[in-house]
Amino acid sequence: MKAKYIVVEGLEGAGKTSAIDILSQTLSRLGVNQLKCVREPGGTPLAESIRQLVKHHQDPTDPMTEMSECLLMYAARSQLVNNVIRPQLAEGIWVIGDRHDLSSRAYQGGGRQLSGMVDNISTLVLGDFKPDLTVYLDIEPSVGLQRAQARGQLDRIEQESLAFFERTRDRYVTLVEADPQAVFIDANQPLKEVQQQVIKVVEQQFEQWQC
Ligand code: Z5A
Repeated sequence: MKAKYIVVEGLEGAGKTSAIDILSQTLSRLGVNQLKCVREPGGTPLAESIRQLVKHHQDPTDPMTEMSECLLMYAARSQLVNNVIRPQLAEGIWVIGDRHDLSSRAYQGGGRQLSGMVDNISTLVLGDFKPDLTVYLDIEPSVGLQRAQARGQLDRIEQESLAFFERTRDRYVTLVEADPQAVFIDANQPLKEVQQQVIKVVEQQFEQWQC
């Protein structure tokens, strides 16, 4: 079987970290022993520098414009896809991504209301490159924000309004419903239930890939 690219998506606090752990364990139980996990923005030295910028840039004399934020997300993605993900897949190594293009479409497209621009940049940067499977963890924005707040200081994007995260979530849901390679999981449930669903989704998808 060719190596696959699987992405976990969702608002902050949706439980992506634990979903990725369970996903890795399930794949390894199914016999996938070459596996790499990456995160966006980030995953290469240059992309990690961009991550620092988009999460922590705070300068009232030079605030980050919405367009710059969007372009930086795609600059980081271009580094990661071309220097890490494509080469790993070509070598037969499976890749699990903590976020990918759907994040830009939801946060910058929905939250920032830049969907026309995002569509164009996405086509330019990624062409027809896309994940083999996206697992979307859906959570009430207020619950996700409470979980993020419980962890400590909020970063630049986490400080956005509830309305921003509601627009982001609405866009996520619309995009996931339209994508046959994306699966919706209700992450408002207890962690154990969410993990069981992740396992089920991966096992079913793996069976289909084997056919
Ligand atoms: N961003 C963007 O705008 N555009 C883009 O294109 C990309 C990203 C790629 C990345 O920050 C930020 O960049 C993010 C989107 C934006 N910003 N915001 N806001 P990040 O990578 O640092 O943040 P994150 O991806 O949102 O990670 P996170 O906050 O750590 O979320 P998570 O990984 O989904 O959460 P978690 O660590 O798994 O869980 C959080 C806590 O909740 C933890 O204590 C868990 O034990 C608990 N938890 C998880 N699930 C449950 C359930 N089911 N019940 C109870 N408690 C739970």
